[in-house]
Amino acid sequence: MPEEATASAAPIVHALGATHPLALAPVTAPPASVDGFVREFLHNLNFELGVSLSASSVNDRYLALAQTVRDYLMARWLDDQRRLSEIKPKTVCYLSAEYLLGRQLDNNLLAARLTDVATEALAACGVSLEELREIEVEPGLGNGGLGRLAACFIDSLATMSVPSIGYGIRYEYGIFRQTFVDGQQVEQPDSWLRLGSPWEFPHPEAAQTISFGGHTEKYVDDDGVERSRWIPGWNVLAVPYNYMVPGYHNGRVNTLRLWRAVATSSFDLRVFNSGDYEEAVRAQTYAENISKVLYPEDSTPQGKELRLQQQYFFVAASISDFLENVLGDGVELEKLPSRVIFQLNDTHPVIAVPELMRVLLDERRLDWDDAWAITQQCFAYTCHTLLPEALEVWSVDLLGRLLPRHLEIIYRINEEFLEAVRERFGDDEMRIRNMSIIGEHPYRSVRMAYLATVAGAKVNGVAELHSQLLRDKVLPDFDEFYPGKFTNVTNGVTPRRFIRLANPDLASLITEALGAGWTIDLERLRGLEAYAEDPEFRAKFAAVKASNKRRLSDVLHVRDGFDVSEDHMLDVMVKRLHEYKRQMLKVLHIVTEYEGIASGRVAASAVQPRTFVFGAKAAPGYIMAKRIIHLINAVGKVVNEDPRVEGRLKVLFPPNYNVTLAERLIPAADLSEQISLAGKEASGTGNMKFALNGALTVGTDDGANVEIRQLVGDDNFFLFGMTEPEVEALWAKGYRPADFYQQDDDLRRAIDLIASGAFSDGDRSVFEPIVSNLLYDDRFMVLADYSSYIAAQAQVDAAYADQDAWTRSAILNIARCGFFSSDRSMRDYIDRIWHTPPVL
Ligand code: 26V
Repeated sequence: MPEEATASAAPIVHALGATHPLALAPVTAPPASVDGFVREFLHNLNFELGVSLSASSVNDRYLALAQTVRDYLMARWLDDQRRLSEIKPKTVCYLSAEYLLGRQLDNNLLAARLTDVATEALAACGVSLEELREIEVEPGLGNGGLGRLAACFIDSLATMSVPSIGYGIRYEYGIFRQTFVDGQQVEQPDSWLRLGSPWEFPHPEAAQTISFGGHTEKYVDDDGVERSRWIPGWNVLAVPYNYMVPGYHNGRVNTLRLWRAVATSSFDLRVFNSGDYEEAVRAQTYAENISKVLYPEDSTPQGKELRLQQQYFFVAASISDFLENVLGDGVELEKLPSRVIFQLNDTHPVIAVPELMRVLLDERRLDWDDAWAITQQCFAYTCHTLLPEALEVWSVDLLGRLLPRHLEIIYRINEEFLEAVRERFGDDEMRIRNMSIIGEHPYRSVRMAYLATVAGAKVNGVAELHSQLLRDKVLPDFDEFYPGKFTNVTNGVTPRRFIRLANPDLASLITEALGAGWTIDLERLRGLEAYAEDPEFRAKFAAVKASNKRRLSDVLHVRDGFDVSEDHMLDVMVKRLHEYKRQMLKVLHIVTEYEGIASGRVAASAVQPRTFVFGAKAAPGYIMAKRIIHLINAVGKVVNEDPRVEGRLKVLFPPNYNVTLAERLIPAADLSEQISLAGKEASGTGNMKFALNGALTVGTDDGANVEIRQLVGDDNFFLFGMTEPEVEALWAKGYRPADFYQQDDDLRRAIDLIASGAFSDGDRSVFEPIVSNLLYDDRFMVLADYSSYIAAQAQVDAAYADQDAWTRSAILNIARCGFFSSDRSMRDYIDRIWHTPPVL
């Protein structure tokens, strides 16, 4: 290995002050030399990939480059693992079924300060770094906000030198690739591993055996204690795949460990020899299905057996890995809470609670009370939703079949919990029924959010409003029973990926103004407030925005044949397609604008030229969401082909919105659409990314929008719509969408136009289900917020007409949103929940 990879860094105390958690991060050695990098790159190309430079494909070069970057990080990674195993600090084990990582190459180059060296070294070899960047396939191992949040958090933890391991599943197929056929979503498998996966390190020798099924037996142990024993029915192997998680410029490399399911034996040779080839591999196929594919549903749990298998598979492997490989020998289990906190990312990993109990009771022979006391200190739970249908429940039937011992344990936890509730509140049967971990209707089931709440030392929501509603509406009895257990940690996003990498020109402009420290101390963006008043700075900022629009246009041109005009307002709504997020409200606005101009009632010159951009995947089984995608495409086609609105209105819906596309879209946006029905979006994180890139928000008082508006100020935010209490009141009184339709001419014209078949070649039946949903059956009250939304959009238009004032607002948005760094979120978790200080 060349000396650059092992050169040790002198720790440099950062200028933030010693109490700042980021302040003590050691900084890596000066960048490697160009010559050294060239040698390493060619070595990898020749000796690892077996090709000469002249014969190599772009993919070969990409793989060789990735390996080179890895090699530079390797010494640090190994050293950190060794040091941490000696120091034995308290470690965060982040348990998440999803990690939406985005591309790795650029991030790892940046973290290791290798970008310039690599660019030069590759140029010396006649290779363009840009071309290699573009070939990387992002690991789409998540659905949306929850998975991306996990990726931001592990980036921040590494950057803050906090001992942590991310645990999850190495899905062979991530979130589906979306295409449109005749405007309708078609899903294709995402075979992200097809061209090789240079960032992972498989360790088949370290596989864990994970059991399922079978039955339990009672027996009396040598001490006369009655115990249970699980006799499983079948096993699979969990093979760890390790990924580096490099901190930004601090020389730290943490680990993300994703598990792959592999059969315990590849096939039955006797059956194979008898000629039944399919039967011979059946068991293997069954076992390996567990990590085959990510479930693409992002809100309504289906109660599918394979999903529960996935959940248990990865948490059982993770707990066992932590206890056996990370914790080390000779640790008294009573001390476990001082060594680990398992953070439950939503309910998906909650089966970890009875699993830890099972290990402590059945394998480590603790008695119940000791095991439970330990378990209750080792878990904390984050809830990411408010929609009742998104709260996971497992039928007792299924759970008992797949994990019989765990069901026993859950029953006992519930028994003791309800006993304590009775002691406190008396025989209030209504309350007992409401609080029971076991629900009875419509079938007997385990309520995973309740189990997590009972077991967790802390329970948090992901934005102020969400945490408040969680306490008051979703789990009020629990809040009363466990004072102090509930808390809030507002989400955040990593400024490394979402500003520094995604928006390099803005990053340079900020650094020019404020110096380099903002990337790890985002509150420093405050310093931009003064620059908002500086015409020269505003001009530079406007130039960056324009150049980001050109860059987006180039990307979309190659990708989808779309062109983005620099002098259009770029109005962007990107997020999963869900009724509660209300893409339909956006459609109604577009149709209103279109109808006004097309009918001649509104002069085209009276509206600001705008390009509306959508990005959204619908869960494959979510029919209404898919209809809405179809409608957006249909409206886009008509609008884009109508000469009456040419140069004024344009609708773009690039397919397959993902992290990579987000990184191009967000820096180019002028307007960020955050228009969920108040009380339904737990937080949102796209909203933060847009604001931090200088887009203004048009939004409801929902999720983290509330906090964004408080910080940026009403003058720099377009608020509209009902508040959460107003939503509740209207719903209680009886929401009558037809009244809104009758009373608002613009609304009626927009809906009538859709209903008329104007966007479906005259076929009125195509979008009829959408129209009747809006008029008769809409839980998310789109029509109730329509007029207020249209009014807000008029304000947007008026504001955009004054470009200089708009730019000032955009800069103020950036300046005031430093709070939304995921470093701050991590600090909150550390201070209030985990108590895991940085270890340098
Ligand atoms: C539920 C299910 C159910 C079954 C199959 C797969 C699956 C995957 C995810 C979920 C939970 C959805 C909850 C979720 O993604 N919440 C989002 O979390 C973001 C990060 O906290 C937050 O910003 C969004 O507002 C919230 O919707």
